[in-house]
Amino acid sequence: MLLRPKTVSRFRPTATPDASILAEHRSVVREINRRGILRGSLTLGALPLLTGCNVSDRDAVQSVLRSVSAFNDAVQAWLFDPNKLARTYDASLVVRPPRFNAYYEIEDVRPIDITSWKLELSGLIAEKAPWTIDQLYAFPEQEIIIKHICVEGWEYIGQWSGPNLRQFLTRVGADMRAKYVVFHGNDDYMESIDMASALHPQTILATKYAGEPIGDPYGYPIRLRTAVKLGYKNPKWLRAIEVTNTYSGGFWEDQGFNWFAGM
Ligand SMILES: Nc1nc2c(c(=O)[nH]1)N[C@H]1C(S)=C(S)[C@@H](COP(=O)(O)O)O[C@H]1N2
Ligand SMILES: [Mo]
Repeated sequence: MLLRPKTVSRFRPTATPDASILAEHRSVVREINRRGILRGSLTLGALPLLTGCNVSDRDAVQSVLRSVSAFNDAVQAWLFDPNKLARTYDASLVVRPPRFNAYYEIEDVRPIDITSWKLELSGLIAEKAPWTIDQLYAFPEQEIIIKHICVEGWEYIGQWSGPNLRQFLTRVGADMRAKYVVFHGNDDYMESIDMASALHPQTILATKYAGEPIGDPYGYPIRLRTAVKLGYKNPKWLRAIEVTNTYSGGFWEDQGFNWFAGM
């Protein structure tokens, strides 16, 4: 989707609203509604009130929806409490195996060749030497039993363990004042999170699920697992981590989803 900022005249006669405008921006609309930013839900009738603009103008509607979503990011970042712990669960509730999701089907998962695999580090990190899986397994492990929530409308409780991300970033000399941590998956999935969430005590680089190495579909050999973000902000099959001040969005944000996606 292309974002073209455009000035809109308020004095044009309002054309008949076209329902396909909202349908085209389904994911952003869903996110705005889910977050409860508006009282009630975002409907075609509410759009002119919200925007003061001609709802038949597709570009205008799109830029307004985007700015509501961006505003949402700023408010969420401001409301986010880096010390507040998310709810954890009893081990008896852990679902085995986890529930699979990716932007493609489980049959299309391409297993990683662990003999050549390394975790690359780049950006504002002092020690950029890549890490092997054995080095990562030797790192102190933290376990979290947390709920995974996917915006597609399902959730499950999972038991994840691996290096705490704050401890890992400290070990490699990452600049903790940087704004973003970016994760690249072996499947070309990319997601970035804010530094405060990266440093949250319940954010880990998970190598294990329910005490066993994570299975191929769920992100072997290592993935991000954080209690403070929605499912899509938990990239799997990591191949690289980057610390940066440059905003780089992510796979689902490019489809219109909210970037902060925190809880
Ligand atoms: N590399 C990669 N990571 C990804 C995805 C993906 O397609 N590729 N999908 C995301 C989405 S939308 C969800 S809900 C979770 C699903 O993780 P699970 O299969 O372990 O439940 O992974 C996230 N991380
Ligand atoms: Mo998801």
